[in-house]
Amino acid sequence: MSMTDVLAAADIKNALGAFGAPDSFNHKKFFELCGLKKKSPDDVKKVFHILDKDRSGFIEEDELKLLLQGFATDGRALSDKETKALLAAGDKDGDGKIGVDEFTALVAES
Ligand SMILES: [Ca+2]
Repeated sequence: MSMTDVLAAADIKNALGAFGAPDSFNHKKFFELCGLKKKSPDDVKKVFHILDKDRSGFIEEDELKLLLQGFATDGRALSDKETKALLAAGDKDGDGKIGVDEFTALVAES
């Protein structure tokens, strides 16, 4: 399973290009631009499992930092500030990581 099995490569490229500047990342716009917001819950779960690189069942802070590289290998790493903001937006139960339900809610809210 790779990201382009779920999302169009052109949409991913467009979404990554929109947030090339440091500290410009906005997850709501990103999930919309890359096409994920329009996808079914099953597809959003597939994307979650791609981003959960160590298959722990959660997206931890180190995986969040490299979220964009999960979409395309040339994606930039998020800054610490962007990573913390994204974690705060998604981590509803405050355990410091994002579970599959939290991720699908984060995408749906965007
Ligand atoms: Ca993980």
